[in-house]
Amino acid sequence: MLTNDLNDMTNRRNFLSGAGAITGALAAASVSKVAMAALPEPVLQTKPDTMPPLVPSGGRPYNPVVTLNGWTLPWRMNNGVKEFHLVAEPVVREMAPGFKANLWGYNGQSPGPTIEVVEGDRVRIFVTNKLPEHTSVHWHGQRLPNGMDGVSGLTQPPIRPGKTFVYEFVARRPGTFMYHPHADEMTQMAMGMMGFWVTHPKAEHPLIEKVDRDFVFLLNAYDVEPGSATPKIMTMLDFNLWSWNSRIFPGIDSLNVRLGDKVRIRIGNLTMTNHPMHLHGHEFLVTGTDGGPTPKSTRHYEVTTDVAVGQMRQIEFLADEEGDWAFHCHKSHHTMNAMGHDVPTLIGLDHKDVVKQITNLVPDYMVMGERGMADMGEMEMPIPDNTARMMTGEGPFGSVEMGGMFSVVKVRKNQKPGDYSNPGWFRHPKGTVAYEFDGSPPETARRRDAGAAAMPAQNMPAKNIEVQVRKPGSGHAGH
Ligand SMILES: [Cu+2]
Repeated sequence: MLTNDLNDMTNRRNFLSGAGAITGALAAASVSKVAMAALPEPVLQTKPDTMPPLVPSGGRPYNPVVTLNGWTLPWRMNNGVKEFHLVAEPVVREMAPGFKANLWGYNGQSPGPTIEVVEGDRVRIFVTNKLPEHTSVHWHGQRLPNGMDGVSGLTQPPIRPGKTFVYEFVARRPGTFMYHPHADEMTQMAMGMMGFWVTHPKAEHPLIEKVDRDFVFLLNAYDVEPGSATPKIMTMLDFNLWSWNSRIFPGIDSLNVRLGDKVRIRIGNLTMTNHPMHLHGHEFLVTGTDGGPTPKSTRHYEVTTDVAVGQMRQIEFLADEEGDWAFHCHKSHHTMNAMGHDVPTLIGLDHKDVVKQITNLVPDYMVMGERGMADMGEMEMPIPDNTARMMTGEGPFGSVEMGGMFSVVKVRKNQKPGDYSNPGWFRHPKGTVAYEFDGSPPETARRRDAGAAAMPAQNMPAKNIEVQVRKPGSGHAGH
């Protein structure tokens, strides 16, 4: 749910209005010990909800982004410099209702807050390390002085626990960027340390169109054993939680837009595999990457675009079809939640006899996956405390049987401009929903002039292998 959290907004306003006085006192400060002594008070966020866009109260105006299940970090102006304060720290992240994880992040959340600036802005970021080990922040994709690039050991000493470092540079090119540590990366990224960065163009840009809605999120992945709460950091491939902004469906908010809106979605991938991102009901253009806006000659319509490891993609489309449109990673295992991958395929196996024997000993025993895995979504099977269900998400027609990297783009005629709240499920006009056929199906017609008879195979195996087809529930009745 998108919440207008009054406390949160008050905090932000206090932060911003309190800034004036501090700005005056620091009029002559540059990046120095003086500036550090007057560190901007960090702003924290404890809720995992999608926060309203942070409309800029000063500086050059822009259309702010909305961070899915996240928020934008307020700043203060200090003598013409935009100052931000990031605090790297352990956090508790609700990844889905009923499932919390011990992660690391920034300012109370994983991922950290989105940083939004304007092309040409001079930016100063204070980074305080409250982690039990050293860290650094790398500003992925930015043009900046080499010593501000945040690679621990290569361009700067590590930020030790308890210390604060200052990064300062000019946001030179507009676009879609991210930030993450470049120190003990394997651990720190596996624990959720990352954030989004958007640099808006300072003037009209031939390759950057104005949009009505601009959503951002990062793809991330965790390996949290069912029943536990802390990710295993040694995992390289076999993650069991595929998330957007450290949330898994049905914990990911929907992207709510108005019919006719021009919509931009910016996605960054900080997992260790690629994610083909697929939108239903609309075609989109890839209008930018972390390398900048794409040349118009390279743009073509797609409904799926692959976001490879360490890449960012911004897609744009006209939301001109009303409805609840699925938007998800197209790798089917990435739209599921925690499970082991050592489950054998049991579809069509007849284990009635075995089950009979086992139920004599264990009365509640059931076989997983005998009829496919959909049962897992439907049945409320007992699971350890603090475990995300493998695939859940209740829709208006039943279980959506999805988890992980899945959400819904909700396109509505009556969604007000600037209103990001969830309009509920789509009410389909009468006669526009797939329905059950209630006659008797005709016998299937099959072509007889094609296949083996039309083109005899050569080099056949000496003996024909007979494949037994078994239909679930019908025992050996198949063949
Ligand atoms: Cu994926």
